[in-house]
Amino acid sequence: MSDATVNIAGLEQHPLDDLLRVDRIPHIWCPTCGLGIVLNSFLTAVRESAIPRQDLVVVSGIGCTGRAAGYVNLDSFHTTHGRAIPFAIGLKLGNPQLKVVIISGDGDLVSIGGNHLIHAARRNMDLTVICVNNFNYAMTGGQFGPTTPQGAKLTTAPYGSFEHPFNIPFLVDSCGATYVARWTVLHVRQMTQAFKEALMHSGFSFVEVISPCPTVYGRRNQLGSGLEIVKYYQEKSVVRNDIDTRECEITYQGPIVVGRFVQKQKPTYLEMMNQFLRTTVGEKFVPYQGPMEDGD
Ligand SMILES: Cc1ncc(C[n+]2csc(CCOP(=O)(O)OP(=O)(O)O)c2C)c(N)n1
Ligand code: SF4
Repeated sequence: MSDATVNIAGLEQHPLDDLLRVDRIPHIWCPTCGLGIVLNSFLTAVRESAIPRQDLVVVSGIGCTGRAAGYVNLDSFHTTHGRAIPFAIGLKLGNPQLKVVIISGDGDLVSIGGNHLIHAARRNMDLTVICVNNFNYAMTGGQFGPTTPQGAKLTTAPYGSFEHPFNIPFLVDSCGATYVARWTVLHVRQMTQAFKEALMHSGFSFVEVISPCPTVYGRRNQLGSGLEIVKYYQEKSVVRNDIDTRECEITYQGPIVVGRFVQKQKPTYLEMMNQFLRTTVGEKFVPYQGPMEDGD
């Protein structure tokens, strides 16, 4: 047992310790927040996937979800607010052999980072995006944002939000994403499976996870503890695989449609680029394979 290993309730080690930066624990997430479940599922998917650890990189933006990058024992980057996707694209173009995963919040990815999100989906960039949607900007005290359902109360919407929120699966699907799924933190097995499928997918894969934020969103709306919010997921989730993504809008405390909505193949950005340059430049074109090793 390393000095940094945490001893909780008699457990000397967590089964995922080798994939966690245990020296960073205790983490900052609140009790009964859903983020720990998401991280657990993601690391389980990593462990069960065939991707070599040295080829896997995690990138986050800013926010409670953005802290995920700091807790994984993988190459990881905590970038600026809204810029996780362009940062990840830079990594992928710099070394096309990498599997680059973005784990960030709905505010980070869909609000300030929204423009990057839609263009990465349009280009079918070979990236995996895990978007944890807790319907608010949690880290900064609970402002409403582009995913807040109409009627939900937050610090900047004390009488309830009256805006039309994004249906994120429809947004990324309509832009060109080739793998799109949504699960809640209650659906641990399906979420882990979706992460595995997304990791193995060639192209822009996107998994939205609906997650409780009892401290801010839950408290403002008097929804109870994380456990009570998860009970609501149990009562209100409807699995509908392959559904038209226009039909999976989320309303305040209404049903939550979950499932794998899109899974298809289409040339990725790099495949298109290489194909195009091979045709136009001809034999002189040498596709970039990644950084050279000594002796190359
Ligand atoms: C350029 C910039 N603007 C604003 C902020 C303040 N800020 C920090 S986190 C955050 C919101 C994060 O929301 P979300 O991505 O939904 O993550 P959550 O905390 O809910 O997981 C904001 C606005 C910032 N750090 N940088
Ligand atoms: S503020 Fe909300 S999202 Fe952030 S750690 Fe606490 S419960 Fe989780």
